[in-house]
Amino acid sequence: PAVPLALAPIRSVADWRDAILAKLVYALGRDQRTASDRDWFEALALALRDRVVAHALDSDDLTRVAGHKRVYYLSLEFLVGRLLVDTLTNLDMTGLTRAALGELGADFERVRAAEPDAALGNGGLGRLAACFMESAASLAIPTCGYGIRYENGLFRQEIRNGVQVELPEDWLAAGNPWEIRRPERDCDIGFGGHVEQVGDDDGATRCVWHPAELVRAVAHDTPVIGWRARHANRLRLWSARAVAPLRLDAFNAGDYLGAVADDVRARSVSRVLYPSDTTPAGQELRLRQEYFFSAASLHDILRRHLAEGYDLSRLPDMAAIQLNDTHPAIAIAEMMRLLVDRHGTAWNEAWRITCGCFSYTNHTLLPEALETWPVALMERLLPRHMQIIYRLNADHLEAARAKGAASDSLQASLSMIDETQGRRVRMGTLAFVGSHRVNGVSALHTGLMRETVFHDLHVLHPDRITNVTNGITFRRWLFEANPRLTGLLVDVLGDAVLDDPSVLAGLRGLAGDPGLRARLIACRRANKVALSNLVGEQLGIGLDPDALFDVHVKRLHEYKRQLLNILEAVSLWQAIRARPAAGWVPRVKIFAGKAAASYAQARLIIRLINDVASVINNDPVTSDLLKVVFLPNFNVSLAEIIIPAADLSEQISTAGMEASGTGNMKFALNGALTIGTLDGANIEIRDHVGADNIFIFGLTAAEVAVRRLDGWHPECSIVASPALAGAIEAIGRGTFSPGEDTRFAPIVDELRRTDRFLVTADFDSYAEAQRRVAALWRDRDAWWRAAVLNTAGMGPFSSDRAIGEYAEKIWHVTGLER
Ligand code: DL6
Repeated sequence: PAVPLALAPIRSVADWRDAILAKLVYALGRDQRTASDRDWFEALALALRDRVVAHALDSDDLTRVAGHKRVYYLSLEFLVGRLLVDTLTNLDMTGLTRAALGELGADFERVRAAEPDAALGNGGLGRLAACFMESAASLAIPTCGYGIRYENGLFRQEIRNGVQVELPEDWLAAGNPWEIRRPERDCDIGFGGHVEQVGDDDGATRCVWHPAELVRAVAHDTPVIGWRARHANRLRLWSARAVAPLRLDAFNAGDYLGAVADDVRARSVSRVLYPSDTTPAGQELRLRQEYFFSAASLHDILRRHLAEGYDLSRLPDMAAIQLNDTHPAIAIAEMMRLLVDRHGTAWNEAWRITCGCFSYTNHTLLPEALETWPVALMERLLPRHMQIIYRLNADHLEAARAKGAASDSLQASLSMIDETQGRRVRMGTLAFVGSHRVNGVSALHTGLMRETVFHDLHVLHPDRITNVTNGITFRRWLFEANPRLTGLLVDVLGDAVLDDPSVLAGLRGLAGDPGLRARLIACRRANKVALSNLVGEQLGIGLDPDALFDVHVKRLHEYKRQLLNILEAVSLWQAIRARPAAGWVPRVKIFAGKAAASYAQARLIIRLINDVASVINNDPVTSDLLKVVFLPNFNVSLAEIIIPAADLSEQISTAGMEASGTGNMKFALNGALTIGTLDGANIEIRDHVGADNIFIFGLTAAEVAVRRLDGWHPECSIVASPALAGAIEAIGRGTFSPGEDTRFAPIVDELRRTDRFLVTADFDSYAEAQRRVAALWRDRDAWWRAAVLNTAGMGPFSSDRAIGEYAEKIWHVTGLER
């Protein structure tokens, strides 16, 4: 058996209470009478971890014995948030734990809040990785996630005088009870140095790389338990340190800083998530991070494969390696290096194995987010990999020529080396060429991949691109975030809804049921009261829970168009002031989101929202009808409170720019109605919830493309729209920045001159959609019918469905049978 010393079964609250208490006393050395919430959290997490580890060992054992294929999910980001309630939910131990903590004199809600968020990601991409880890465990697909154990995750955001201030976030300060150190899995990763040629094999030169520097990759495992504890997987995160952390000679000579300099340099690799890449040093650090975790993960994958007694030729049968965006794309060159240089595999066979294992998910078509690395930097940091990329590129271009793609322009567009702005390696091309499948994350996005950025590669490999629309785990985004709604759904649809998201469709027949509606309203109201209380505590702003809660929470980016929303808020405010008695629907506009520290325009939009909020919230004429709130430090835990309290979900990106979105799914699942463009997964959401139950507005992706081609003049839209002109005018003349009229000049100028994100083009259509929202809100029956139909239609957006599609179409793996 994998777990020879079976854990004592938990048969009663008393058993569980004693298990938690034993951790508090014997693992943490704390006294029950003085234990803090954090102490109780840690004791509880340790007691739970025992249970999860037992499952993980067992799942590992079964996988090995069955000779079952494994999935490896390589991601530079895992935006996990808190794990406590996730673990309790999937082990079905929440009620027991509430009672046990109660007997110990601890409060479950406070203990739950004592866990810091693991914010090892920026936004959608990282949160998707976390949802996928949970779903893979729930579907019993043997999966190991690989990433970096950043000491400081995404920064903590404070708003001071309306301005975003970034502070280091310190989630590991008090330790991390979930993780287990795995020293036997540590390995050393090289950088720099030179390459020695040692022989020739199959036309490709075999080499030995002599790195100038080694950094130790230190393994930490977090077990991930699936729904109903069916299976458990691991998330293996690497931290970096020097191979020799202390130079004792230097220390003894009194050079204390010099003695640890190597270690400080090595540790910088896993120090922060997304180091600012505005400097060459920042860019190099980012590339180091990417290679560091990719190489450590591949080392681990090959080690496991060989240790289990398989030949390397069988790797594609045993290992599916998913690249979450291009960040780990260097793994393709590393795999070739390991196979050819270290294991003596012939070049063509190595390439067969590599392409058979890898697949790549693209998450954005934004040119600035498509990674390229200067050739000179690659040559210095990863000299052998650069040679391998040249060779792969030569093979790839030769194959293209053979298929007729021989013109200079086609060869230049297909090349892994971009020669247009200095010489740079196109990581997207490397990932595409080295993968047997490449997927987009919504139907629209996948179509645009084929038509635009990957067009020429697609023509060459027409079967390679496929679509897997994103999904979200219902365990976290419904069961845990919204226990009131979950309870109601179980009452109405039965327990089956907890296991099978398609059961939600059964709500359709009840959309007009007054009893259901009354219960839904009560449930939403309670969630809105909870959010209002939080807003009151944090910002001192009183909200009316009966107002329409209109919510826009996500990363701050111009293409996500928080600016469109705040402009409309300004224009609404002006309209209410002009006619205060016109029967307005009371509305609360709620924003939250972080801007990248170096993204000046996004930071300025945060300031505008906050400055608009201070003026509007203090206007006695409008204060009962309109409030604007910016909640600082948006993270997973805050999202879990905000989303179930939303009436309206803002998904208003410029069409063609949001690859999928996943926030859109979380809101609609919880019964919020969407106001959105025909972008990303909004289109599929519309198809599933019904076009009458979503507020679509604005230009389509095709229309956006035409506007851009034809040349776009925002002045025309502004002149044609008095409401828009009035809002821009108010911002430009300093209404929200008294004494400093030029504060928002960069925003006003952008809107008037270039308007790259077509805010002015979509303004009137958006404002009109907002009036439709208000009209439907007044018709309570119609609104709640639409809300029910939203929840009813969201079954297909479960990440279980998404992972099922990856497993079938891309990884060729099934769930493990017990
Ligand atoms: O696929 C997950 C998520 C999508 O839902 C978002 O639409 C998309 O913007 C995001 N992409 C990224 C990649 N980097 N950038 N920019 O975060 O992926």
